[in-house]
Amino acid sequence: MSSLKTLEGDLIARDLRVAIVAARFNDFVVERLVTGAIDALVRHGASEKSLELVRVPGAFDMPLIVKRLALSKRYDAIVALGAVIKGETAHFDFVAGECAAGIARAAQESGVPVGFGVLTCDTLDQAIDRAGGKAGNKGAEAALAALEMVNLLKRLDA
Ligand code: INI
Repeated sequence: MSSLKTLEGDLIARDLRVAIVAARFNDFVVERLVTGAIDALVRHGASEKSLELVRVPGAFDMPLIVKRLALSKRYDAIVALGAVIKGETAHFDFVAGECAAGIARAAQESGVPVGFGVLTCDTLDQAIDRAGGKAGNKGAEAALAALEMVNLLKRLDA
């Protein structure tokens, strides 16, 4: 273990206001991500009253809404949840690419952490594995990453 002074965010969600933005596309998978994210936040001290769920049509549509929410000053963090599953066309690359880049921009430009829980998978089976199956729940992981980032930013500002 290094003895360097280390700054990191803890995983305490008490009193934090969090918006969860969830895509309706592939809702069978996305609902599992939503459940995982809520469960993770509540188990780390969030009150369900301080969580809000915002539905959008699909992953491509997320960045605009994430940015609007981030700039509203009503949330400490946002968790973006969706599932882009590769089909036979190049649509996948555009949807997944724009979603990821737009969400990253929204976080960087607003200063509000956004946990990125948008799956990009080759198959539905892979998506199910990552939405509470054998590869964990990426919705829960995104929620905890957002939480850690909020607390890290607070620590850097203190
Ligand atoms: N949206 C998704 O969230 N996942 C997908 O896999 C997907 N595919 O494959 O097309 C998808 N498309 C819809 C897109 O996100 C927008 O809702 C649509 O283009 C309207 O803006």
